[in-house]
Formats: sequence, structure tokens, C-alpha cells
Amino acid sequence: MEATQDRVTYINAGHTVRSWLLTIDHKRIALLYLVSITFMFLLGGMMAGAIRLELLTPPGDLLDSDTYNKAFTLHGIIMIFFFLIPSIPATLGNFLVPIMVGAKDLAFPKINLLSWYIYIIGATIGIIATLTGGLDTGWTLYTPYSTAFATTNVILPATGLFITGFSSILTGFNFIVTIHKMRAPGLTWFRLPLFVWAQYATSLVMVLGTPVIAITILMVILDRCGFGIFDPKAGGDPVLFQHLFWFYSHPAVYIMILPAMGVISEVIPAFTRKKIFGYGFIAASSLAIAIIGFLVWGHHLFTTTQSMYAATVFSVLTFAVAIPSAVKVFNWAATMYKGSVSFESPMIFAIGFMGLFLIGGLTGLFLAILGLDLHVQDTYFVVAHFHYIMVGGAIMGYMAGLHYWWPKISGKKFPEVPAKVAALLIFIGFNGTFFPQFIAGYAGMPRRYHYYPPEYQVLNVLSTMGAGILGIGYLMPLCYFMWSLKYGEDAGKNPWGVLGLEWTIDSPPHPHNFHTTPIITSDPYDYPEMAEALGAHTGHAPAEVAHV
Ligand code: HEM
Ligand SMILES: [Cu+2]
Repeated sequence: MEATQDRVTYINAGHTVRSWLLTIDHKRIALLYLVSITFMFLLGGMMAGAIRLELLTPPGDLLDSDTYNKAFTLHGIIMIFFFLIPSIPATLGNFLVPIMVGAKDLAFPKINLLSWYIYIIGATIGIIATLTGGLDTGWTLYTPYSTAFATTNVILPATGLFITGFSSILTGFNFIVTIHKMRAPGLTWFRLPLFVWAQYATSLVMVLGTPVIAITILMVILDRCGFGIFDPKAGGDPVLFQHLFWFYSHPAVYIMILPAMGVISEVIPAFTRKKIFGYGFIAASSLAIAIIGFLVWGHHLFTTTQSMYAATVFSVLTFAVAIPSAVKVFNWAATMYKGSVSFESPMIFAIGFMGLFLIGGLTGLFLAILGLDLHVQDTYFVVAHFHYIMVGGAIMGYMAGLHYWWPKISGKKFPEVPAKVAALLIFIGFNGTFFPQFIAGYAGMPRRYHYYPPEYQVLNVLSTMGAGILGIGYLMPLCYFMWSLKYGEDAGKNPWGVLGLEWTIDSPPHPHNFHTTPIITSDPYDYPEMAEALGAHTGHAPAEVAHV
């Protein structure tokens, strides 16, 4: 094998800061995003830490109420808009979609760079807004609070969000065109890796949903200037805002979870050495989620002026959208059934994803029951539910993907033992943080208060302890990934011995990915065929057989 130092890779192709800031290589742009969103994750994590410390004791002793409001608002905004929405698509998606379709780059490399700059401009405005007074409306920016009552600066952060939305739209648009037009010869739609299908479905939601939130935010800005769209004093309707907000923000949940599902669909067959069970169903369920996801926003308005009949329809549709998710979980489990499962770190994260996402999904069904929602709406039950989806699900998937593809991205292996420890700490810390919140919420503890009756303290102490463990778990990968860059062994083309076009090229890849355009002659996940080719004794493919 050629040593990494001797050949041109996308990393050593240029050394100047300029060569990074003006790059149009999708792999370099993926790294620019990786660094930026990691910074935002740390920032949002610090806010979470402040919230948890405040909630350690019943009285509001650490943060006063105004500061507390700002802390959870900024935590939510940073984690959702500046970390989780871009996370998998902008890093792993940017890196892998062109490689997985056998192309040199995305369809519009310059637009890809533009979308990073737009993200940076939006995030910078968001940070300036934080430093100049913050925002206290909750990440949901509900009217009339955000329009008529908030004393903080709403217009500046709203402008930041408005701008950031365009980055999402451009990335989605780039992926859609790439997947339609740039597939290598022989790579038919039903030979695409499921990660690409998931990115495709996500991109549809990004392109169709994001303009709605952009316009809604613009309307909030206008209302603050006295327009009267949402402000009842001026003849507006505050509930209209909730409809528009959730028309985007429910689908946005799928922007966060679909890419993670795509990662899991790659990792499970890889470490089970089996063909994925029900390829067509998994691909179709991504599209079904993207489409039905647009029809359920009313489940956030069960306790508003929405009519009983509308609420019933939204309840039924919410149950319906759970079906394609369940199809996926079933198919992953069926893939593992009787497979030769091995427990490398990406697989541990993936199995963690399955368990946590299942709890998140099932508690979502509790919330879709009209009577039950009256009881738990705006309590910690809801906070626990969405963290099971977004952190237990989406971030766990992101972690699985980062670990799985890190050797490809960096060309280096990371140490397995600390990675397994991190996966376990994250799993334990996560459940420690958020499981008690189901109980506290069900017992009536409302969200967004910094002051609570003493009977909830035990559960809150458990939750804060869990958060400490979780925090350590999240910091560990940062350390061993950095360590691996300097001290890690060379990964070679295919360190896991798995199938997939990305594992046939160098690690880290050449700036053009492929030396010759690949020609695809078989289906993805053909592990049985691979085992046959190897005489069925190891089940692990050397790099040469890892064709698609
Ligand atoms: C990517 C990761 C995360 C996302 C996307 C996320 C998202 C959110 C959102 C949307 C809220 C609601 C804010 C609001 O009520 O306006 C929230 C609240 C909260 N989050 Fe997170 N969060 C993440 C990670 C964490 C972590 C790691 C912790 C704990 C260590 C945490 C602890 C909390 C707490 C305590 C609240 C306060 C809820 C309240 O008072 O209403 N979050 N989070
Ligand atoms: Cu929803």
C-alpha cells in the first residue's frame, strides 16, 4: 500500500489558509462545516450545562429568570439551527454523496462553498445577537411574545436564522441535482446506498420546507415593526404563527433524523456482514417520512384554538407517520437477525440509536393521543421525548457515522477502546439525563421554569448527574479523533473490510476521488456474494474485493 505522505490527497493538496477558505472541493467544505458545527455544539452544550446546574436545586439561585430564559432559548436555537440541521448533511453528506454516486464533486461546487459562507454569516449574526443582549422567546419564537412583548433583541437573531436558511436550501438543491444527474454508469436508483436515499429525502424537505420558515421569520420581523400579521392588538392572529412555524419545524425534525437513519442503514449491514433486509422498503420509507412529515404539524397545536375535528385528523396522521419509521427499525433488526454481528464502535453507536430512537418514537405516539397530550403538553415529558429523538436518535447516528467514516475522512485509525467507552458513557449519560424527565413531566413539572417545587428535586439531580456523564462522553471523541490525526495508524482503503464505493478509493481520498470513473455492476450490500468470493471463511473483505 502506498504511504499516505507520498500521494496527493484532498488534505495535502494545498496548505494555505486561502486554499481552505476558497476551496470548492466537497471534502474540504465538509471539514469546514465539521469544525464550525463542532464549535456550535460546544457553545450549545455550555448553555445546556448552565440550565442543568440551575435545575440542581428548586429555587432559582444560579441564574435569574431572565438569564434562564435566554439560556434555554439560545441552547435550543444553537443546537437546532446551527448544529443539528446542518450536522450530517453538511459534513458526512457533503463528504460522501459525491463519492457514493461515483462523481468527482457535487453538481455545483461553488454553490456548495457559498452555502458554507451563508451559514457562517448567519451564525455570526446569531453570536453577535447573543453577545448584545440575547433572546428570551424560546427557540420557537412564539407570537405574540416574540412580536409584542419580548424586550430582547428579536430582529437580529431572526435575521441570522433567515440567512442561515438559505444555506440549507442550497445544500439540499445541490444534493438533489447531484443524485439525479451525476450517478456513475450502472448506478441505477435502486443500487444507490441507503445513505444517499436518506440524503435525497432530506434534501426534498430542506428545499420545500425552509422557505416557509424563512418567510415566517420575516413576518415576525415585519410584525415587530408594526405590521399586525400575528399581533392581535393590530388585528393579527398569534396562532397563525404556530401553524406556519410547525409547518416547517415538524418536517425539520425529519431533516435531523432522516440522515441519521441513512447512517444506520449503512452501519448495520456493514457490521452484520449481511445484505440489508428490505432495501426497497427502507428507501421508500424515507420518501414516505418526507412526504407525510409535512401533514402532521397540527399535533403541536392540540391545546390551541384548533378544532376538535382538525385535531383528530392530525392525531391519525401522526400515527401514520410512525409507520415508515417502524418499518426501518424492523428492517434493521431483521438485518441483524442471524447475521455475524461484530461490535466495533460505530455498531455500538448504531445499536444505541435503535434503542433510544424507539423510546423517542413511541413516546411521540403518547403525545399524539389527544387526551394524554392535554396532560403532558409543555411539561418535561415533551422535553424528554424530543431529546430522545434529536440527541438519542440524531446525534447517536451522527456519532455512528463519524466513527464509521473517520478513517476514510482522515486516513487514520482511531483507538477502539476509548471509542467504545465513549459510546457507553453517552448511552448511560443520555438515559440518566433524559429518562427522569419523562417521570418529572408526567408528574407535572412544566418546562421552561427555573424555579420548581422541591418534590421534583431528586429527578432533577439525577438528570444533572446524567448530563455530566453525557458531557464527558461527548468530549472524548474530540480527544481521540485529534489524537488519531497525529498518532493514528494509517487506515488503508478499507479498514473495516466492508462494501461500498467509498471504501474502494484512497484514505484520505484524492482531490478528484476516483482515478477513473467507476462502473457499477452489482447491488449494494452484497455481502453473501462477497463471502462466496472469499471462500466464505472470514466474511471480511480485503480492499480489492470491496467493489459495489
Ligand atoms: C443536539 C443536541 C440537543 C438539541 C438539539 C437540544 C434541543 C433542545 C431544545 C429544542 C430545547 C427546548 C428549548 C426551549 O424550551 O425553548 C432544549 C431544552 C433543554 N435541553 Fe436540550 N438539546 C440538545 C442537547 C442537550 C443536552 C446535551 C442537554 C443536557 C446535558 C440538554 C438539556 C436541555 C435542558 C435542560 C433544556 C431545558 C428545557 C426547558 O427548561 O424547557 N440538551 N433542548
Ligand atoms: Cu411535530
